[in-house]
Amino acid sequence: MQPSSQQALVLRIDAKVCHVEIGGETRQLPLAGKLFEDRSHEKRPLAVGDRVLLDTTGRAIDAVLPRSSQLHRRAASEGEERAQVVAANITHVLAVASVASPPFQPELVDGILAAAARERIPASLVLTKIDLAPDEAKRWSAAYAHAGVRVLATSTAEGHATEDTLRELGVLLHQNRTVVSGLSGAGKSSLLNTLVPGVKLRTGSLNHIRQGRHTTTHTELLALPGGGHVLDTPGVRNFHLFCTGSQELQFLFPEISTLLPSCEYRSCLHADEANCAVRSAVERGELAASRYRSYRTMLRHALEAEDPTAQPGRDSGRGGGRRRPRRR
Ligand SMILES: Nc1nc2c(ncn2[C@@H]2O[C@H](COP(=O)(O)OP(=O)(O)OP(=O)(O)O)[C@@H](O)[C@H]2O)c(=O)[nH]1
Ligand SMILES: [Mg+2]
Ligand SMILES: [Zn+2]
Repeated sequence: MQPSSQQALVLRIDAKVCHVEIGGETRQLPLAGKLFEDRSHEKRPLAVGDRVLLDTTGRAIDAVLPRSSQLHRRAASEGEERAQVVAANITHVLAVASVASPPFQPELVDGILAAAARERIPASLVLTKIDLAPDEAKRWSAAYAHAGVRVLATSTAEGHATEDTLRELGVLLHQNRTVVSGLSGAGKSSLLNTLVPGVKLRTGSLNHIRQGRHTTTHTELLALPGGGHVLDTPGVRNFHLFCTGSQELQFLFPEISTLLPSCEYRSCLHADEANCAVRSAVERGELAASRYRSYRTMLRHALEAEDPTAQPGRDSGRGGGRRRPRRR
């Protein structure tokens, strides 16, 4: 007889089956209806990286165990907001972005970094394809280092491989369960092919990318021979935060939150308030304009979600009563 409540690790989820690892073996299990009864705010009932309990037959998933962490984003769905859990039980997030081909997209990177910060998961930025645009790489490295983000500038192109940063990244991967996320064509799978011995993930051609097609179509959890796990994911076009309040946002941008005590208003949202230290820092070039733009876009979405009747274009929906100047 099968022992009850065997534990398994979710490696990959297809439309109807889920690939799990159990006692060193991989098994494919059906995605049973019972799983869909709970977690109603989530688009799917389980995510790659989840630990699950199997039923007594060992042929179906009975329950999902509580997660130690999750990286999630707002699912592109109609009506009520839903969360798409990109990865579960992870200890590190890598926002992967190419400096050219496709061009660097700050809002996407900032969305991933903010989502990780919200869950208190350490995150780093990996710049890829620096062989194609070294100056862009320097510019973005400086902007993010200034924002307190660990940046690894890499190239995996033949003859241009950045040995030192690739080695540094390899060490990080061995120490963690890492999820890589970024735009399609950024070079996520190429990076893992270089870093993980024996792995041969499919990588895309530039034509493929220009047509807006993804090469990686499923999230997949890979065990690294020297320890650690990494999750390769399909490319994303955007990374909108799920249910994040307007007051919470500034704390997801460390370089913004440190300036808050210098703003005149305690409840300053750093939009159009008078004597805002954040806006002044942007004007003086001390805070990256692109980071501030990302913050403002997220703030607009958050305020719209909090007050759907607010007029479009009105950036800040703060109540007048909450605007209390500090005592100086
Ligand atoms: N020049 C250059 N090209 C690179 C580098 N890294 C990746 N590429 C190319 O970029 C293209 C896309 O790489 P992929 O690894 O498939 O990108 P991906 O992020 O996994 O894409 P999706 O799976 O669609 O999300 C491929 O043609 C790679 O050869 C690099 O460092 N330099
Ligand atoms: Mg890929
Ligand atoms: Zn302010």
